Amino acid sequence: MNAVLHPRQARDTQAWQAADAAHFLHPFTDFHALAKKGSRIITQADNIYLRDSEGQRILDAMSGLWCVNVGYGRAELIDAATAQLKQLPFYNAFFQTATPPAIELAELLAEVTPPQFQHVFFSGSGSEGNDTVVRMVRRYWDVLGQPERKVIISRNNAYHGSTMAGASLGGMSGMHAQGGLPIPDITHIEQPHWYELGRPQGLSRAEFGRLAASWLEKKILEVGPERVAAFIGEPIQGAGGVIIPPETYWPAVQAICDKYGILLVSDEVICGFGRTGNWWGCETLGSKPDLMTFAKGVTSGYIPLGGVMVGERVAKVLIEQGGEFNHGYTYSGHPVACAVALANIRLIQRERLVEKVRTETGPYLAQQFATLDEHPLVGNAETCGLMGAITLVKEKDRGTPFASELEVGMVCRGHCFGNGLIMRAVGDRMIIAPPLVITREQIDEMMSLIRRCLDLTWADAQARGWV
Ligand code: PXG
Repeated sequence: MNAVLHPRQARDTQAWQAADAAHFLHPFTDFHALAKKGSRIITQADNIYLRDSEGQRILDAMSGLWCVNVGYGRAELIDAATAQLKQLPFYNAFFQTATPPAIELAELLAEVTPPQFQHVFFSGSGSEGNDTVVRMVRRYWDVLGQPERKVIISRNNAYHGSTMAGASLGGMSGMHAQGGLPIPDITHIEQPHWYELGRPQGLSRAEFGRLAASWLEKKILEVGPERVAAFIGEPIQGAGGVIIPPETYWPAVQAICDKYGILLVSDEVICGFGRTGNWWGCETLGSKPDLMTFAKGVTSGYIPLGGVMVGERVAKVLIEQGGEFNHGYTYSGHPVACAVALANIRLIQRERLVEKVRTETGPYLAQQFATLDEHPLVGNAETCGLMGAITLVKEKDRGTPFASELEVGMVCRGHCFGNGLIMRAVGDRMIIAPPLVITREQIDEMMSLIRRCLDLTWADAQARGWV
């Protein structure tokens, strides 16, 4: 009886792993290697803690995958989904119809985004949101009679998703190498990574920020300003390793976009909904975008939803002169997803989570991260709001990196797994983005786990003669 009602509880870890290996192709995964090793099976979660099929409790310092901002198990979101599923589980928004949750969410997003945003186009994910950006930006210039403006400039080591357009906008060489990407008329400049690119040249953060922005102007002139449609960037690169640009960077980028009249797109899929201590990363980093992509935190990951906030400069042209925009997804404005997003945003407002990150937990995390600077393995440790990165180095004083084949980041990540902490490794950069509901006490708990894992990694590095 129980097996029929709860078939998911009927298997042990090995049985789950065997079935997983037999049928499930995981994203961004070496299928063969994982099948040999076996997946870790996560079975439940509450607040900021996960539990796996072996019963181990794990502090989730990555918010699922940068998304569970309000923490796991929130009744408000669950109830909103249940009620909407009962009332109207699906209807589309294609043929001159709409559903109340989608309308209400559009209205609420206009309220919580910067004032230039009054309209939204919904998608099912961040990747689809960025596909929408490419089509919308090019359509905008077409309607204005400048169809030659097609080129979108992005950055190396950016992540904008995994669809053809998303992966093309992204600057991940490993993704471009598979499938003939990028698609035409997408080009990249170098990223504003001070620690890796500015510091070795002896540049201050401020000087390097201006230099990195000047690469945009150089690229615009190289392509020809009359051919450039838009520039896209994450306020802080997330998947690329929490690359926090110098304060001078985004204002200078904004000035360059203004000078040439090109559209500025802020990919807020990770930085949006409070992650940096403001509702939007562009508010923290200082730009005024024409378009903003969002996903993840809009529903705290409880259900898939994404979209593009469309600034009035673009919206006005598309609405007044554009005619039919031949683009959309079955799940654009999915009522259940929108109902969950409404409950999620209201919860963020009611619990003042954005203010909490800005004034309380963000500064506290920054203070704690500063103490990591003393660790022999740490080249630098930095945060913005509730995002943080720790660069592991071989020689602390000179910032000399480890040989990449040693995979010291993976060694550290292994210790995190073993000690009940989820912290990601991007090369030798260890990164965190915990749920916005994390308390000071929980930050202390996370920091002591991080220190323990750094110590264990240091001991390994010494034992293996790496340092
Ligand atoms: N833009 C940004 C900035 C993202 O971080 C996407 C777009 C695509 O969103 P979807 O919903 O289509 O996945 C993302 C997604 C990682 C990692 O390794 C990051 C993401 C996805 C998967 C892995 O940090 N971000």
